[in-house]
Amino acid sequence: MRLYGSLWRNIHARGVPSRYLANMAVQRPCHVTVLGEQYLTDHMTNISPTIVSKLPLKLHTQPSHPLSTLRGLIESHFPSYTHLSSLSPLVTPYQNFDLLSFPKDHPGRSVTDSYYVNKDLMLRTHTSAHEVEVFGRGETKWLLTADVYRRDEIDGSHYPVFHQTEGARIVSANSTGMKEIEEDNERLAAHLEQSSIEIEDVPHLSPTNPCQPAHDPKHTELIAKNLKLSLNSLMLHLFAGRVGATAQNPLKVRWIEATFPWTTPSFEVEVFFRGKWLEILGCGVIYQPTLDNANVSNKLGWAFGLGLERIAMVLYSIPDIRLFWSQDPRFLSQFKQGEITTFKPYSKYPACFKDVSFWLPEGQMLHENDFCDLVRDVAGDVVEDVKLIDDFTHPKTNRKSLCYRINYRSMDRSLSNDEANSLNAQVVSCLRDRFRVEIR
Ligand code: FA5
Ligand code: MG
Repeated sequence: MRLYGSLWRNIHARGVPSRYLANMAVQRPCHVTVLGEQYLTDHMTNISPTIVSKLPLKLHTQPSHPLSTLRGLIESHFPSYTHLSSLSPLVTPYQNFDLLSFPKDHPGRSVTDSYYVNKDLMLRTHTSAHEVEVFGRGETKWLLTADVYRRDEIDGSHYPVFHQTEGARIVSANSTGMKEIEEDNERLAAHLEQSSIEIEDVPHLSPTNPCQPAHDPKHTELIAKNLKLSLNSLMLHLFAGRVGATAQNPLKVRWIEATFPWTTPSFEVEVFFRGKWLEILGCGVIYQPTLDNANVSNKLGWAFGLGLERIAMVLYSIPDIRLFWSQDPRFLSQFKQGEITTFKPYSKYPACFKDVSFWLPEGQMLHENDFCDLVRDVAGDVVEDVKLIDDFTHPKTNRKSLCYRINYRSMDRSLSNDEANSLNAQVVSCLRDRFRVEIR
């Protein structure tokens, strides 16, 4: 990781909006190497060494890994679908956003939220980035599992890489297609009627979750119903045996209206598990221009995108999202392909809190994701969480001061105070170099 230090320092944060602090380093390397290929850098380049090191790992394909077992479990529920899991994480912003009708000013496009190799190439932020491509290949029923990348805060449930499974089904927009959906709806409804599942639903269509102009509302109702039945049945498959759902204590699933640029109506699904509502997925009836982009204008259908870590954390009782990346045999040896077992924590090592307090140059802000990426580059998975504990503007000078509290705690061993001090000193020095802040 250190090998990339100077490279990182030079390329980072070039494309941040002017109100955010930009990297002050003068020289930028011309190239960055990603998955063995060299790419030209530019003002958008912000991919970090930590992220580059994660790209080849593909946890969802590693035998016995909890994410791989979960993928298998989902795939086994959709046996007649094509199963994909090896598409490159490098996509164009056009694939990730434009083909899905994201507005030009959508915040997800910004360098503070997404990782860019350069202005023309980025890491997918969701598996939906492949929808048009896969429909364009002629696939009509498919699942795609992949690693996705988002710049984010640091805590036990956020990591800049996570995994999603995209699922989609399209049928001909005519009576034959609708008959196929109707028959499937009858079959699924009969299956769900016999099971212990309690569903809190919302209408398939509503003024705030409308039918698309290009669609017949009756067709949309059938498609939305098929989407909901298919996913309720998947929830049952994933959770029911494990929460001991019975007539007295059924599995609870809640549907909520949502908004995505490439679906309408749109929904999110939450599952009640061990006393909490857990957001599992987003989904909806595919926006017709998306299907037009894939040259399948004569079809209509649904798509969903489901987060694997969130589900795996509850199914396996894995308390910290960093553990999925652990190479420690005490973690990896606990799992067998195809089996969901409760994770037995090995001893929790002591936390070591260090505060980093600094003045920003006048009129400037530092984006929290920039701070967190810097901390990850220095300390890797030894950092458990980062919290902003003070944000102060001097009443006379108008200068802003921030204080972050970093919790250093290894998952695998006890960290000495000297090691934590040394890591923190590197964070401080890096912060000064990159952003020209004044340490307090
Ligand atoms: C999406 O990513 C959409 N692509 C989903 C979709 C697909 C909608 C197809 C419509 C049609 P969202 O950002 O809500 O939506 O993420 C989907 C799921 O990924 C979430 O429900 C959650 O389970 C998981 N997820 C999102 N962010 C994170 C994160 N930072 N860490 C772990 N899991 C996450
Ligand atoms: Mg969501």
